[in-house]
This record gives sequence, C-alpha cells and structure tokens, in this order.
Amino acid sequence: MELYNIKMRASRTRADLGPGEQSYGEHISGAEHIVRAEEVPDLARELVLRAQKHSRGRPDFINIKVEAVPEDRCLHLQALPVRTLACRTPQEGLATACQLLREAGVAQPEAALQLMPLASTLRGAMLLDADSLARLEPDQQRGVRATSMGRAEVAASAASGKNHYQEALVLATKVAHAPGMVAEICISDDPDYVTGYVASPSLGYVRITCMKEMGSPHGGRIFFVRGSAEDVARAVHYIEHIPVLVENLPETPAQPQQRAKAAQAARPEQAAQTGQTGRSPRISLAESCAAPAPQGAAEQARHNAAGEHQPPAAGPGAASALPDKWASIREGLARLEAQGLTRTVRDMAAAPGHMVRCAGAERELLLLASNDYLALAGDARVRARAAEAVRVWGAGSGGSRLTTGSLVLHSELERRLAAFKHTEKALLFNTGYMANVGVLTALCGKGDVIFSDALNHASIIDGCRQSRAEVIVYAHNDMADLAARARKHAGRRGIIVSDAVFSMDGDCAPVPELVAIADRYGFFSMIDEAHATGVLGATGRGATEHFCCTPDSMPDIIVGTASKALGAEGGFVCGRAALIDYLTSRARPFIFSTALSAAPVAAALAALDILEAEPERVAQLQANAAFFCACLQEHDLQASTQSAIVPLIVGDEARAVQAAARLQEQGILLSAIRYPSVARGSARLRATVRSDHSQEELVRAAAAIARVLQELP
Ligand code: WAQ
Ligand code: MG
Repeated sequence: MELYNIKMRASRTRADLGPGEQSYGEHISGAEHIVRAEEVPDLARELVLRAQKHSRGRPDFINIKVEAVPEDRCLHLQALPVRTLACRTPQEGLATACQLLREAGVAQPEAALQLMPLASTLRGAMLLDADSLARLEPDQQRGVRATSMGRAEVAASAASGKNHYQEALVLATKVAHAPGMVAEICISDDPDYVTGYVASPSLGYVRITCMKEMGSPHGGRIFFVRGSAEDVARAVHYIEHIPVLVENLPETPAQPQQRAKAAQAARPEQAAQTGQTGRSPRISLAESCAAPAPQGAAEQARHNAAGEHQPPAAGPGAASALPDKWASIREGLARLEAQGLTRTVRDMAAAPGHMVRCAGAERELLLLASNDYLALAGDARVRARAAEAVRVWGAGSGGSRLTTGSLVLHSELERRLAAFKHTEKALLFNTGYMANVGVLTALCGKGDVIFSDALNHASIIDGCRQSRAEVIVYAHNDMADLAARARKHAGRRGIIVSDAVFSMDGDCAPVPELVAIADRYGFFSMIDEAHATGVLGATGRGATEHFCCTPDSMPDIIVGTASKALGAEGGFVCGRAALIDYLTSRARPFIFSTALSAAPVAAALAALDILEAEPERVAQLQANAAFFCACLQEHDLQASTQSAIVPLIVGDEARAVQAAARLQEQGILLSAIRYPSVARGSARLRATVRSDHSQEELVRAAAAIARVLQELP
C-alpha cells in the first residue's frame, strides 16, 4: 500500500517578521494525516478549505506538504482506551484535568496549567519535565509538533470535515507511546470547540467536555516527560519523525461518565491490585521506570516488572473486529530499532580461543569478551574428554535426571563440584540461569521475602519474580542498607541473594558480611559464583576462597556454572545435603529439563582436573586482570576490577556501540553493554581478560581502547 503523510499549516503574516521568517507567523491551524496515495488530492483540498474557513480567521499563508511514507517503517499502535468525563464549567474541567495529571505522575499540575497561555502561542506542544516543569522543547518558539501519524484503517477516509476527537486520539496515542512520556493535556484552540483531554499511558485518553469558555481562541498542548536529556531527545525524535498508524480507533467516543466515578476507576494502584494492568499501552514497564531512577526505582522496576514486553491491550473496538495479532510484534521491533536497542546474534567461525574469527570475516580478532577465562573451552584435553564421552555415552541423554537421563557422569560431576566448593552435596542444572531460578522458586513462595542486590543478574531477578515472594532490592553492595532492611523482616522465611562477582561491573560482593547479616536475622544466604568460579581465590574456588570463608561464614547456597571459567556447560548448586535433596524434588528447572548430554559433563570434569592440577592458570588470569587495568590507567582511563571483568563506562548507548565497532575495525572484539543489561545512560565497554592473553596483547588493546574513546565525538 502506498502511503503519504500530508501536512497542512495555516498562519497569518506577522508584521514584525521578515519574509523568510513567516513560518513563525501567527498560527491559525494545522493538521497531519497519513493516508493512502489515492486519498491525497481530496484531503489536500479539504485541508485547504478547512484553513480558509477556520474560526480563528483568514490565513495569509497555507502550506500543504506531502511526503511518501514507507509502510514497513510505520509503527502500529492500538488506540488508547477512551473515556469521557462530563464537566459543566471550565473550572470543573480544569480541576478534573489537574486531578488526572496528578494521577498520571505530574508533580504540580496547577502550576503547569499556568503555562497554558504561553503554550497557546506555539504551533506545537510545550514539552515540560514532569517534576520540575522545566521547558525542554528544542525550539521554544515552535514547540514540539507531532507529525506523521494516521489511522491504520485508512480506508475510513480522513477527508470528511474535521473530526476533533479522532484526530486528537490518533495524536494522543502516538504521543503516549513516546519513551519517558508521563502525560499530555490538550485544550482546542478552535473557538467553538470546548472539549479537551488528558492522556497518559496509564489513564488512556480521557475526554473532558468543558475545558474553556465557548468562543475562546486560547488552547494549547503540553507534553510531560521524565528522563535524561538523551531520553527526551529520543522522545522528540519519535514524536516528530517516526510514522505511526493507530489501530482500532473507536468511531465515536464513549458516553460521558460521572466525574467522581470515572476518576476512581482511573487510579493506577487500584488497577494494579485487581491485576488490570493490560490497559496500559506501555510496552515495557522496566523501560518506563528505568529513566528517572529516583531512590533505586530503576532497580526495583527491573525486579518487579511483570515482563519486558507487555503487548498493548486491544482498544474498545476489538470486540467487533479482532486486532492484528502481529501488530504488537511489528511495533516492538520498530520501537527497538528507533531506540537503537535491537539485538542480533554474531556467529563465530572458529573454536573459542583468545583469537576469534566472526563468520564471514577474513580477519582474526583479539577476543576481550568471553567468559572462557581460563582458556579451557578449547583446551585439547577438555575437548578429548568431551569427544570420548560422546563416543561412549551418545549425543543426547534421552531423558530428565529423574527419569532415564542421569548418567554416572552427572553424579560424578556433582560429587566433584561439592568437593571443589567444600560443601556436602551439589546438584547440576542445565544452565546457571536455571539454577538461580530453580533455587529461588523452590525455596521461596508467597509470603516469603527475598533481599536482592540492585545489580544482580537477570537470572536472579527472574527467579525473584517467579517465586512470588516479596522482593526487597537493596542498594548495590551496601551492607548497611541490607542490614537495615533485613532487620525489619527478621523471623520471616527468606533469602538474601547476591552475585559474588557482578557481571557488568566486575566488583565483588562482601560475602562474609552478607552471610553474617543473613545469620543474624534468620535468612538463607545465597551467592552466585558464575563469574567467580575459576577466577577468585588462590585455587579458583571462588569468592568463598577469596574471603577465606570458614564453615561458619560459608553461604548456605552457592550457585555456579561450568559454562564460564570451566569452559563447558551446566549450572550447579552446592550446599548442605538437606538443601540439595530438597531441590532435587522441588526445583522445577531441574525436574522438567532433559539432563545435560555427556559431552559438557565430561568436559567439566576434565576442566576440574586441569584446574586442580594447574592452579597457576588462575594466578595468571588474576595477574592479567591487574596488568590490563594498569595499562588502561596509564592512558588515564578509570579502570579497576576485583575479577576478570573490566568495565569502561561510556554513558551514552550509541557512543558505546560506536566505540565497540571502531575497536572491531582495529582487530579487537569486546562488548558494548547497554540497557536493559545495565541502567540507561551507563552504557559501557566491557572487557574480560583471559589467562592466555599475552602482555603484548593487553598493552595493544589498552592503547586501542584509549585512542578510540578519545576520538569519539
Ligand atoms: N503536535 C503538537 N501540538 C499540536 C499539534 C501537533 N500536531 N497540533 C496542535 N497542537 C497544539 C497547538 O498549540 C494548538 O494550539 C493546540 O495544540 C490545540 O490544537 O475527544 O482541536 O488542533 O473531542 O486546536 C480535542 C478533542 C481537540 C477532544 C483538540 O486541538 C475530543 C484540538 P487543536
Ligand atoms: Mg485548532
């Protein structure tokens, strides 16, 4: 289908402006629609007539602009749900609007309304910080103009006289989906149209039947946003440039409701309690909460969000015509694209080593991005044991551990892991992710409490969410904060859980203090040694060795994985026999997964043999990490680590991605880490060192990183 965006703008000459500046002339009216090609001529005529007959007076200047819009670039959004509140006077209408804005999260709606007269002089909308009311429009004479939007059901032509309601609902739906958008208020500037609205992601589109005196030409729009400068720039770009088609637009607005009743129904907390969160058009709760981050709200949101992607609810029109089930997926992809957050896989064309080759590329790259810290994944002895295991045991295990899939190899590895970590028993999971989810969901349920570090790995966050326990997120590595929170809940059943080494920052949790707090208040202590096993401690036993944990100061639950420093695959849990026996019967990811095949299990056994025979590998890794940080510091970069992970904070998402791309051109492969792996605005280059990196390679890498970061705009 051929689509065009058609814009009309009508204004009056202003004597104080030169001929070149008349685009800032007195605004009379404007309109924007995306329509099918064949509708353009009629609509152009209709819009010119509308401008000529506008109740605000005769224009001197009418501009019609028609632009092709590639259909596949259009975001498809479901229309916001619509309600109408009957108000008799402007005073009542404005008070209602303030109440709604406050519910939507605008701090001082009355003060914001004072700015409406100023907003009415703009051709676009005023853009305000939802908290400080600071003006954020890039062009304060023009405002932010929503353009490039239309009805998805474009067959229902727009060329049928101005329909205030439909045009406004299309605009409000687009605007409500802007990143960081908190709310919008709109009063028509048409003297004979007094109905206005407040719209927000949580409230939907709420029409208010009287917002001004009949005959008044004073209207205006204000958009309220929350987020970093960069978020705001992204929101403006989206509002002004990304084409949007709105689906399931109700033809006529809903009947007016009683004001008090409707305002009640609009309360977000009530919706949350009754589980009616589906009406929020936000795709991602985590995303919307991540920007402002007051008092750890971002971390809390990371833990509490029901899921990354909540497809938008169908509009009220859905009962008659089923919505396009693929629309939310197209929309989600286009939105990720617009925000630079699309992810794709990159295939390697060679076995893991400190040099790698990406599929399709000629050149080898120095790898500073793998978790194969001790270079065991490609070790000849590890490979040989895995190959031999496949020869003897076959390619797949053929069943879950509790049916027929448990080989003697699995139990042998569990005994070895328990001995390695100095615990009574161990249980294998297929991945570390499943181990975390398995433990947290088996040990905690409704009524229990989990204390989780703000920077814990996603697998812990997901375990917290799935457990249905109350989740209390404490400040990163802040034991005073943890103790204060734990004290309040002493006596409840629960777990304190932390990464041992934080995967995006490379720092280490204060394990003995954490265990002491857990013991003091009667909670289980749990640490995830994914990035600590094989990395910390003189013999690579992890954080417990690094901190010289005694039986008294050992965490109750130690999670780990064979997929990082051990160069194989498979998560595990180590602890007391009672714990492991309980998990064997209760941990769902363990119970309902096919057992690992023989190859990774044998590989992990071989890796443990090598680790125990060659502890110097661990020493070499630790020396390399320290050496690499020193090299970076020589270039005046802030680099430090307590593990093998060295983060270099860049801040801006796009810059981080650009830096990683330039480094790749220079033969160095490392990761650009962005939201949602880390908080927005804290994007970084994440380098990991290996035991087989030479000093020469690390010197070269540090110099290249310093150069690239310096040269970035
Ligand atoms: N983007 C941003 N701001 C705009 C835009 C736009 N595309 N178009 C208008 N504005 C600003 C501008 O300051 C106008 O003065 C003000 O909004 C009002 O615009 O359900 O007619 O086009 O029945 O006059 C509400 C319908 C109709 C309620 C609102 O607004 C209902 C209306 P108008
Ligand atoms: Mg108007």
